[in-house]
Amino acid sequence: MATNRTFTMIKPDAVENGHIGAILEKITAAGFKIVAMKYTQLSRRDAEEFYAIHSERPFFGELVEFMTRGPIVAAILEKDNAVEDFRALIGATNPEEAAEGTIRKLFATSIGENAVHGSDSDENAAIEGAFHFSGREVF
Ligand code: FUP
Repeated sequence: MATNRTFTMIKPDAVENGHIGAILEKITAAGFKIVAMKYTQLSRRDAEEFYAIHSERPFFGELVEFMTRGPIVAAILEKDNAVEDFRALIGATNPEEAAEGTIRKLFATSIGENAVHGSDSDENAAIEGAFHFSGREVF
């Protein structure tokens, strides 16, 4: 995957609260092109693998429960400087610390249920995108 791509999920809390449309609008208005997208639900195994880096953290069990409790929107996004610019658009992990106007400030409820995921590096963007999409699903 090229380095001008990032991977995102609209998480179960934001889906439950009816924010899919508003979040996609923020993403496209910020200049990101959607090159892959699906509405899906993570299995326990998917969530444990996706968040394996956090497996020793105290919040891991809750994180897996949360991420599997309902559907998500997964997408690959393209833009110059995609990873960094998308992290800026979503804001800090904890919505209380997120800047005004960011997606997490607007739509997240807590540090655990924070509305969206954004890859933290080009390498992880490629790994996470490939986790969710085959080559035929990326345009
Ligand atoms: P981020 O890169 O901003 O998504 O944040 P992290 O990779 O550090 O964390 C991934 C997810 O773990 C967060 F989205 C929510 C969960 N988490 C907690 O529930 N509590 C914490 O203290 C940190 C992260």
